[in-house]
Amino acid sequence: MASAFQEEVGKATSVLIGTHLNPDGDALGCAIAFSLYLDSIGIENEIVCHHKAPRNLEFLPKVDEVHQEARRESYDLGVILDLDAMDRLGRTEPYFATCKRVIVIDHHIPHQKPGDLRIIDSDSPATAVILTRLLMEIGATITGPMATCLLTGIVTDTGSFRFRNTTPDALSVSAYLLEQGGDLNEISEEVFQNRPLSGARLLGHVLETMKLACDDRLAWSSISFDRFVESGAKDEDTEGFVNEMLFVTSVQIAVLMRETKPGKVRVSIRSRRDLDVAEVARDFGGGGHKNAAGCVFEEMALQEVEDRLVRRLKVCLESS
Ligand SMILES: [Mn+2]
Repeated sequence: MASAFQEEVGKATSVLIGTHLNPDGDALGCAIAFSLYLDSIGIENEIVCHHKAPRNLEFLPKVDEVHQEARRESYDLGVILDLDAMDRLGRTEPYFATCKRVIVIDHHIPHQKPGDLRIIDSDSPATAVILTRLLMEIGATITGPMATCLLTGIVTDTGSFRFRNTTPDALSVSAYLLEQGGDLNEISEEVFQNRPLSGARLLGHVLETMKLACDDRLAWSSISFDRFVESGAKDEDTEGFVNEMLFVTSVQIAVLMRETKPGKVRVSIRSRRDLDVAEVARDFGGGGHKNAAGCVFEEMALQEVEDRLVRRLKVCLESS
């Protein structure tokens, strides 16, 4: 795999790097680390992403050079990181059709199988683990900034090495990245200890008004459109709220419902252990992983969404 990868990259004179919309630490960390590598060996490259970096990833090097539009008409090679289905490229998808060859590097269970060369390991906790191993195998020099980017991917996708997906290899690779100058303290501060006051106040509201059922094993809370606007918080600031609800000792399933515009409700569901909430999300047209899923309701009042979800989740808990 590594030699095929090295050969494809070595042949290219222009490379377009892409990742999924709503980019997370693994997506941007990998895209930027790979771009820095190409810079170091003198291969012209460009990063595109449907969305800009969220605030807590703005510290990454070169983040200003992640564009929403490609500047060239065509590229020799497209390299897509942390992506399981082409539509998750959003508006950058057509640019990859202009690439002569496409490589996909990912750790999700694939929905589709895009790309001419696919380097996939669905047992890996982060694409950054796969990419670091690849770079090591081809003898690339991993600089401090590259190491920080890659380590960001591993730290964010493993929840700072707390999630069950954390493998011995992820820790070995992380140790190596620290040796190369990856700055774990900077990552922790920037990614996790960086909540704006408006977001903290809104989290206070979510926890204060949280409702519970099934012996406090089910917890849910909602943010109305008006409340959200009034708070001054941004979309991305609500990211970790549902997890904060799941941190309560008794809670096994947590649900956050957010009215993103009047009548449109975005739902995030988290669960512990064997409780499969992806199945529940699918019932409502959504999806996700077993312990982290979501769905969206269009043209439905917040109260109605709440009633439906709570009824369904009670069944899920009672049958467990
Ligand atoms: Mn990932």
